[in-house]
Amino acid sequence: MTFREFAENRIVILDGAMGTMLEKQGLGSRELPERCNVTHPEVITAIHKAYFDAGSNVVNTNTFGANSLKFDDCELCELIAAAVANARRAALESSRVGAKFVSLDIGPTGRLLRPFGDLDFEEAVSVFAKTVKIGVECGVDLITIETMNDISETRAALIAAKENSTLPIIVTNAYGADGKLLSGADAEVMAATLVSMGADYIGANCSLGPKSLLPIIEQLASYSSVPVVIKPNAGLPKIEEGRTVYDTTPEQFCEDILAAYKCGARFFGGCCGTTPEYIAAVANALKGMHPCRDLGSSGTVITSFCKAVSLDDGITLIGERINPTGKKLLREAILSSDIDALVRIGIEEEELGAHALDVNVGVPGINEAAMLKSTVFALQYAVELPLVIDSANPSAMESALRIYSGKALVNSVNGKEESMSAIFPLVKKYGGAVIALTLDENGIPATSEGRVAIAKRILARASEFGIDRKDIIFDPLAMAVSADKGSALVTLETVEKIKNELGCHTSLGVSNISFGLPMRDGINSAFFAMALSKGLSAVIMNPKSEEMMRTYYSSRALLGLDDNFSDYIARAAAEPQSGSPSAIAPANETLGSAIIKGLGKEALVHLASLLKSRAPLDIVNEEIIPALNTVGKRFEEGKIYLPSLLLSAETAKVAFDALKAELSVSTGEKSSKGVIVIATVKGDVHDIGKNIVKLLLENYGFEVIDLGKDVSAERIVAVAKERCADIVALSALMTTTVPEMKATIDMLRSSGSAAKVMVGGAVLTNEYAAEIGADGYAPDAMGAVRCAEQLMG
Ligand code: THG
Repeated sequence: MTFREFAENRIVILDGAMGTMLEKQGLGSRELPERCNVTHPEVITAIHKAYFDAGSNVVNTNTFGANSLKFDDCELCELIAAAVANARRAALESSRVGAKFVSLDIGPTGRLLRPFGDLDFEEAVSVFAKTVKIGVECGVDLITIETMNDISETRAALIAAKENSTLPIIVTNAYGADGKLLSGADAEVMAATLVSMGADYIGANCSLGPKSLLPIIEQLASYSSVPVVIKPNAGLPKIEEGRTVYDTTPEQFCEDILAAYKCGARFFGGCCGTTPEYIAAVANALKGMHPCRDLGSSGTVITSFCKAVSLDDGITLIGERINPTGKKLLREAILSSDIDALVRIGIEEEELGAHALDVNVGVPGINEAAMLKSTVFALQYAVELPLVIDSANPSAMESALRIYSGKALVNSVNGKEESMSAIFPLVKKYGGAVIALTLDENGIPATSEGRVAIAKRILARASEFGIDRKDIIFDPLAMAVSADKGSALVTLETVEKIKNELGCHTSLGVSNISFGLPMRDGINSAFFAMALSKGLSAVIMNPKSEEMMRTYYSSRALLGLDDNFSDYIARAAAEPQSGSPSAIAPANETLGSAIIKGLGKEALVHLASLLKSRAPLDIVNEEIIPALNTVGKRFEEGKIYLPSLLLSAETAKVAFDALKAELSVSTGEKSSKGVIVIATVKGDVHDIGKNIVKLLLENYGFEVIDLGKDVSAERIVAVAKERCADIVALSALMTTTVPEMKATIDMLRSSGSAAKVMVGGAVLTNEYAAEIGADGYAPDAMGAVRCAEQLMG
């Protein structure tokens, strides 16, 4: 029986922690756990067997960090082959009757992807591809991608898995206490993105204890049309007598798992701190049970890296302005690859109230694939809105979709076979919803019946590619009414028929309707309102047009979509008094606002003009630092996510670096806020968190000496003394290495160093930090900056 057949409509028991079990055997903290597959195969086999005996239907190979960034090709093959063999042997040795499957376990690379780190997306795909190929060759039954806390890295792994195998794939992410991944995606975003890309099972692992994961499971189960997986930690870690223990007992764990079952989860296992005892309790409690809830659906949803936008409720405004049509300056910006200019337009559209952004960089003579990819790459973290990728060139479309961090809206496909056979496979592979134009080889039908007939053919063809009809949004084509006085009516009629006869969503590029006429806003707005009355779902429009925005707010109120008219009234309050400058247009740009928006080039322009009249130190204190404080505060309030914080911090650094020379001339001293020695402690090879903290500390003006990962206490103490560090910052991501953190602090203190110590890492808490003698605890990157500032007095 294949795993897919086994898992169909069934409760599946996964395994528990590997690291915790290795630690119990005294292995894993001095030696890379993956090497134990070769050095201690009998230990690894016994752990897998204990899980199979406890009732696991699936065990994960001991390959969490088995990738080509950590091992050379030869050793990688050897370790993965040994890992699969160990799991297979355990399945044979376990006498428990029942299905036993072996899954290739894939964890994060341990490095940050661009733009936050230096790992290129394609490099990440190749790293994962190597592991997948070896695992598939060794005969695993399925693949598990787990513990990823970045949507982009998750996508890279999923693409690699799909490009190199046809095996079923489980994808589980590590969510934080705020219900989000480190880079900002919530469960709704992940469900829409992963299901659309073809993950077979999705869920949450690691993160928190089972109880804290319940709200995430609840969301996943309601948005996901594939089975949901929960693999939590055994609660939160704490130190008892120098050892890491977790606060949830097997009985409590099991009780919470049953609650997750009632929320709709179908696959159950454990992560850090769980043992065969936990899995046995879960397997017993769920024996003979069937899934208690139908699969969910995300509806018609598109997402950015952090935000889901549903077309099922309300009217979706798609900003049209990133489009060179009729804009000479924009065409020139595209020809000179001035991506900042395009990003700036997107930010402005977001501020003006767009819900998604159309991105069109089609200028004759450019390399559209390269340009569209770079634009989407830069734009996707500069705004929080989902992108609508607008190109007639399938290879440009693919280059952008591949790196897009979310579920995009593909603009567009049409009824020509050539278009459908080029675009539908891309939508299927990379995920996405797609705008389908109702035209075909014979052009645009003159009647609504003709356009609806094309729409039906498009739906049928899409379903042959495995694309759900909810993900197709029809565009019944608005054309210049000045050229044909009946054309607007035909388009409106088509909107109505597609909604009523096919039950599908529709979208229109309304600005087309007024080409060739004066007072275009008037025509566009009237047409928009008429189309809304026929049931239009989305509109590609100019958010800078006050008339269009008014029509939007008025129509929502009239269509009963605005409870108590609250949005309409809020808009009215924000409208400019006649004669006064527009209050809706974005405020004048400053160095501070450029930093807040993350626009490097613009920051330098403002900086140059500020330098004519102000002292460098004043610019730092009155512009750069307040801007950083603003973004820092927004981050802490949960209003923006890590990618935006890092973008702003990078921009501040660009300005700061440009000022540095001037500063040392004018103040005669170095401008650093303090010297920080940072390291991940001995035995811990994870440095993502540390790298983010380092980046942010530097950008906030500290001098940071980064000793890397797996650094001995001796080395940390030596460098701290040699460089007269003000602060030593220590990171530990694994529970097994927290004792090493304490040892490092003890050694630093007895060395007579006056450096303050701050600590951070996934498994640490404030209490924990105090217990091991740290002076400060950093819950996240911004917290590290705050903590360092506080320690410096
Ligand atoms: N359907 C779908 N996609 C589309 C269209 C559509 N993408 C492109 C286009 N049509 C929608 N976008 C625009 C963008 C700009 C204009 C019209 C449609 C436009 N620009 C002004 C001009 O050309 O004069 C310039 C306005 C300005 O300065 O902002 O009119 O129909 N699926």
